[in-house]
Amino acid sequence: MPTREITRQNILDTDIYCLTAEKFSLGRSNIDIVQQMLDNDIKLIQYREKEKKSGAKYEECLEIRRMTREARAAFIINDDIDLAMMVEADGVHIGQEDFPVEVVRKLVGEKMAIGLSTHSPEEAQAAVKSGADYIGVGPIFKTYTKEDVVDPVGFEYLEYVVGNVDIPFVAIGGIKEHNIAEVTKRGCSCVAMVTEIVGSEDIGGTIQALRQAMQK
Ligand code: 3NM
Repeated sequence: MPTREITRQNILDTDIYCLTAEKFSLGRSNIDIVQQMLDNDIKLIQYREKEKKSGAKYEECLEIRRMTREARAAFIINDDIDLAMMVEADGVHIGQEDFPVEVVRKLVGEKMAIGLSTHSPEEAQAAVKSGADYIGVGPIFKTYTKEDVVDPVGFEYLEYVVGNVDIPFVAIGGIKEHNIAEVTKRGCSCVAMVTEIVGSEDIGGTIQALRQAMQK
């Protein structure tokens, strides 16, 4: 199988961007869930875990780093810049209320990708100026997964990004098998999901169904 080197530029060159959340994983561990994702050819994993202490997160991320390396999948860590550096993640994902991208860049160096959540055209333009490698675009639909999330931005903002933003982007928020085609047919090729995948009894079957729906 041909493999690619994961870089800041190509980190979003894949179809499904999976995020962890043990709270929604039906009693299964993050490690178990990530293994199932990788077994189903997922090439991009974000570790997002709001409920654990740093030491436990470090141990999990070390293991996920080993697993993603073996599977040649990219590994991004949400929020924790120090943790991303400690386990040599491929990227770190931050929000509008976190440290400025320019400052994070000084810490993480030139190799690590920086992703930034955005919710409006103004935030997208600012993200590009700041040197972010990619942006999250969302929430597209109503989501109960993220606390303090803004109201859904709908398709208008997604269409703005498709037409006007030159850096890679990923749609997120409330995306499910029944609505994913609405996202991909608007020109968004990389789609991020939490509960649709980690909350599935049959992760492989769900990923397969999502991939089929994305082709519609
Ligand atoms: N970020 P689900 S929405 C982590 O809009 C996250 O920036 C969002 O979870 C944003 O796929 C979100 O379960 C949660 O709806 C997405």
